[in-house]
Formats: sequence, C-alpha cells, structure tokens
Amino acid sequence: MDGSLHPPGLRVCDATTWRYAGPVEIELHADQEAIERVVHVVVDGVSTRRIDPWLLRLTGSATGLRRTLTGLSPELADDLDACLASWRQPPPDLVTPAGVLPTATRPVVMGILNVTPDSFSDGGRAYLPGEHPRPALAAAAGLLEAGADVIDVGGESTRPGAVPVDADEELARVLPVVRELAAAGATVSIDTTKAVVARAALDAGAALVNDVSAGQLDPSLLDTVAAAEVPYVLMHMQGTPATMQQKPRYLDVVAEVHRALGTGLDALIARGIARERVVLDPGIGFGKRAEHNLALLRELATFTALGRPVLVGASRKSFIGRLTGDSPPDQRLEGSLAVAALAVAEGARLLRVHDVAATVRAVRVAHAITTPSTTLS
Ligand code: HH2
Repeated sequence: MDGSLHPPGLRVCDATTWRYAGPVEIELHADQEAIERVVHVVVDGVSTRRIDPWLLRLTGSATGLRRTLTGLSPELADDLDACLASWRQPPPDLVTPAGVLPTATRPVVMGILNVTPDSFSDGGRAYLPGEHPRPALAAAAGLLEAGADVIDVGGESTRPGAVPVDADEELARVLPVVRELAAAGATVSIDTTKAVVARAALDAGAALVNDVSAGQLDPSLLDTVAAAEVPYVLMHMQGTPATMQQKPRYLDVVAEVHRALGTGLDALIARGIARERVVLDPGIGFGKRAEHNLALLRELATFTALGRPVLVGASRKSFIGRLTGDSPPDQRLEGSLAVAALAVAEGARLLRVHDVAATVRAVRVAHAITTPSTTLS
C-alpha cells in the first residue's frame, strides 16, 4: 500500500470491550509526515507501533485516542467516533423498491439462484436451456419457501476460469426469471457486472444490484444504479475473475480490503449513489487464498465500523472444502453454516448462500446469542 497517494484514514481493528471502557486498537494510514507527527501529539496511555512508513497502530482508551487524533486533525477524531458507534452495531434497514430488508433487526438471507450451466457448485441445476425458465423458477420457489429474504439471480459464473458470457446470452438467462419472480412479489437482486443487464433487470423488477467488479468492468453500471436509486453491493476483488486466483498478494489483507471498501464507498457517493444504499462485501474467494479468507472472516467486525451493512458470500467456497477433508461443494454445508454463524456474531447482516433453510436456522440461533435483548415468549 502506498499511503502517500491517499488522504489519511483510520481503521478500527478491535473495539470488543470499548463499551465497557476497555482499550481500543486502531490503525492510522497517512503520509509519512503525518505518521511522524503522531509522536509529538500522542497522549499518555496511548501506545504506538509503526507497521510500515505509512501505517501506525495505536492502542489506548477511546478518549486517549480521540485526543491524540485531534492533535492531527479534528476530522480524524470525528471519524473515530463514527467508527466506534458502528462497530458490530446493527446498520439501518436497507430500503429497496420491493420493500424493506430488515438489516437493523436481524440478519437477512440472500438465496443464490445461478441461471448458468457452469457455476462452481450448482451449475446446470437451475438452468436447462430447453426448459428455461421453469427449473429456475422452481428452484427460486424452493429458496423462498425455505425463508430467503432476497433471491440473487446471476447469469454468468464468476468462478476462476469460467467462460465469459455476452450480454445477449446473460439477458436471455436472467430476464425471464427476474420478471416472474418480481411479479410474484419476491425481492430480487441481479448479480451482474454489465450495465445493460443491470438496466434491463431493474426494468423487469429487480430491486438490488450485486456487482462483483465494483464497477470496474463496466463503469456505466454505477450510473445505472445511481439513476435507479436502488441498493448496490460493493464487493472487493483483487484482479478479475479470469486472473484473480493466479497469485493473490497482500501485505495485510484486512487493512487493504478495508481501505478499498472505504475509498470505494466514497467513490460511489461521489458518483451519485447514496451512502444508505450501499452494502459492503469483503469478497470471500475473489483474489484471495484460503488464509486471506480466514483473516477477513476473523476480522469482519472491522468492516462493520464503516457504517454500512456487511454481506458475506462464503457459501460452499473452496476454502471450506479444504478445511473439511477436500469435500466437494455439495458436502460443505456444515462448514458454510459455521461461517454464517460466526459472521453474524461479528456483525454481518446479509448472508449470500446456497443452503437457505439450514442457514436461516443457524443464523437465527447465532443472532439470538449475540443479541442481549433476546426473549423467547
Ligand atoms: N460470490 C459469487 C458470486 N457472486 N456476490 C457477492 N456480493 N459476494 C460473493 O461472495 C459472491 C457474489 C460466487 O459464488 P456462486 O454464485 O455460487 O458461483 P459462480 O460465480 O460460479 O456462479
């Protein structure tokens, strides 16, 4: 990471005991001059550790950290207050044209509907060209029956090495499905990187756009989202689906993904997408090795401090297979449920999953445990 290119930013690394006046750990990312100035403004009780020329880790009470940051810039102190207030806290509800997703109250489950022949775990199950869209609609009915709050419809696999699909083919796969589901009252998300597909799906009744490329593959998609005033899932990916798993490299994956999502969120706002419509996703498996995925999941709470709902899409992914005796995708249920439950405990509010019924039950229990006000009447 080259700190000199960016405005200063901070990341709350750990605020687990902050509400009980425990210490807080933060990282400050700034140019070298600002990092060196901290030595002169740091207050008693705050310790500092230089990670690299642009990155400083500070640990101390929230009051001590705030006073130290004020010595650098009052805006940074305000940022700290905002990040602490959001740490593992329920984000506001997500308002979509099809209704409200109650992220403030409970985790929301997004059922995956891959209308593709080649998705890594369920390719071809919901997409049989001669019978399209009947199998897809039947699969969607099953997901809704199982308790999915949203159906995420995708017409192009993003697995490493998947064959790219042109817009006409993608439209032919997703549109009949989106249209029918939306007409039946379901909340539909369109999983695409193409503006033309997003536009047509929104016209057909989709209520969210899920773009694994963060607008990098077709930047006009962001204008489509801004004009439609719908929620947008901003996901982190290193590279492109074709290249992403070749050699994923990070100095500090959590810090780098955090910074990318923070700057990405600012860029979306500058482009006309309202902050309250953005969902953040660390992009499990997208340009990440298994250890990177584990680090991101371990420190998921750091992303909640950005103040937006956090989505996790780890269902059946290969790192779960590697941790469970090289199990194939359809035998990764327990591992996927473990990820979903722990993600909820760390503050995730949307889970993108294949196994909806089991996930709904697992996250209901995880949510009850992590919600002190839970009562069972
Ligand atoms: N993962 C996949 C696809 N879309 N979107 C978000 N926001 N987050 C994710 O983690 C994510 C995603 C890949 O999973 P899947 O759709 O099951 O496979 P494929 O891309 O092969 O269709």
